[in-house]
Amino acid sequence: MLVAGVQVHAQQTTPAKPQVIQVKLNEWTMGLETMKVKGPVQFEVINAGKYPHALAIEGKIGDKDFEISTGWLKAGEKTTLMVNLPSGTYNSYCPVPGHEEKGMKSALTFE
Ligand SMILES: [Cu+2]
Repeated sequence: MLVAGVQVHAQQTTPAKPQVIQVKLNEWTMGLETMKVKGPVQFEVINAGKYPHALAIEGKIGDKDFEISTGWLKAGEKTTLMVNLPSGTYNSYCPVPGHEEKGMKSALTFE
């Protein structure tokens, strides 16, 4: 189920500004410390490594599995990923085969 990018039509005139978090993917790290975030988040993702990498976030919302990912980025490429997730702990990882096992994963907690 995709919930990223869903606009919440609350009765407020100024939507919360997304928190910008820079992610530098590299061999073999997500460049993303285990962290706690709150509200909408805009990940600015750059592949600072030599191999293709991507940022994926997975977890559960209620009893449903959730997953979102950037496309694979070549060396030096960048992209952004916006998410607005309910409170909970999610996993971030690189979906390129073998990379998660090499250490490209990190926990991400939304408060
Ligand atoms: Cu990777």
